Amino acid sequence: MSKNVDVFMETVRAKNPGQKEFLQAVEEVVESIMPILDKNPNYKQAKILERIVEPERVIMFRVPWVDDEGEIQVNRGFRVEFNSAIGPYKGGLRFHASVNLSILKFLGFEQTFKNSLTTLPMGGGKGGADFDAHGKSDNEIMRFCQSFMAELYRHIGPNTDVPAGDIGVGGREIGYLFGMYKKLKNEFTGILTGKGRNWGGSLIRPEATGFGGTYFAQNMLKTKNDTFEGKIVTLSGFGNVTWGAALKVTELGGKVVTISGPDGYVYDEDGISGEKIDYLLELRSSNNDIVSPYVEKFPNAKFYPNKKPWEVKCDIAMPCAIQNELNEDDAKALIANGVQYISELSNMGCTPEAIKAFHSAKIFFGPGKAANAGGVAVSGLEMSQNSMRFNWSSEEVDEKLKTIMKDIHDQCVKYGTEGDYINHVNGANIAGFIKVADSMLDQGVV
Ligand code: 2IT
Repeated sequence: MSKNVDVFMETVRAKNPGQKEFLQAVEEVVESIMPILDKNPNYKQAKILERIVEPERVIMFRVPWVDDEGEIQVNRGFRVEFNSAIGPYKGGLRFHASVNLSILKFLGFEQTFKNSLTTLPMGGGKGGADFDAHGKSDNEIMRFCQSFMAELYRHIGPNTDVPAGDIGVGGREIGYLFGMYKKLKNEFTGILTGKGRNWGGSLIRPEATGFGGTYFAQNMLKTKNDTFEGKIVTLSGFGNVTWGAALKVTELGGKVVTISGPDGYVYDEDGISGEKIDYLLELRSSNNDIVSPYVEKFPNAKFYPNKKPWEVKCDIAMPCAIQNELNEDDAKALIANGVQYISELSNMGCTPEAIKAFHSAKIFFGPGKAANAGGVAVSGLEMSQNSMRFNWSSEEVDEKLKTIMKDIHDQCVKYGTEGDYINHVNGANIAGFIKVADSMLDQGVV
């Protein structure tokens, strides 16, 4: 690590003690952009780096609600409004037991650069709550969402901050949140994305993260004159992102052989396609957060309890679950088994040591802020459609998504080419940073 990175990180560590996920995300970006800063005195003089690691605003609030037994429950809600240099704050809401300020700050920070890469005018934000939907009834989820929005509504708006879904927040939760916002404000506006089709949602939004991450991988393959045809692909997770990726990989001729949950992973040698992909939606809506029922339904598949899918031989690995789900040992196992491409669909799904291992082995690694940007990109397109009071067809949205993912890949190539290798991490960080930094320069010290 360069001395400048070290010195800067010391100050960030001192200001954000114990926020390990946030510090991890910052360090990765700072390592990539330090050479750009060293060459650009304007950035240094304007203290762009010092300002860009500080969220513009953090809102933390109480979320009280009454469960089905009449017991009062209290959760903690957050919205981190990280950076609005290039557009209204934009980013998802995560409802998961693990949610804390460090995780939401890392996600908001990542989102700032990701949204910049999409080419659309969106700033960075993230929010959520330490709410565990495990075993909750539909009514409990509704009451929780209503209480969450009863505070959040005063901080957001179609030109201020536009949340969406993330882990634990899908179409159902967005519906309850939207309903409460509309009741409180007496306004029908595009305040959230990932809405239902009948009330302002965009076609392809549910599929967008998975489709986009597959298009990103397709662009990486293309640089080596290769395609998905006949490739063995391992996915983790079984939620919305995994579902969209499985659909697109299969359509492009690849064979998806794994999915996973907190309980272990499923290996299906026959390929996870057709009705098996549809079944993922059923698994998710059960609220049980386990993947093992898959092998009861499709007995040819095998379930490996408490293990990760990265031990399975594959050509392309696509982590789709949660931060730091793929570590150095997993990376080494993948490399030993001949993996050629990684498309990171989860946010910060790979540890820094895992990424280092991929880079050393000259394996193409598409980082989350580039590879998973398709989700928020179609959210941006949903905002456009809402502003126009108009709906594009599936084909129109999908075409725009393809163009955006190619554009993101081109930016990675432009800023990340190192001899005959492309360091997509440096490329994404540098390209994402420059647009935000230049906008901050234009707007003065605010
Ligand atoms: O991590 C992400 O980019 C998302 N959860 C989607 C955010 C959005 O605003 O669609």
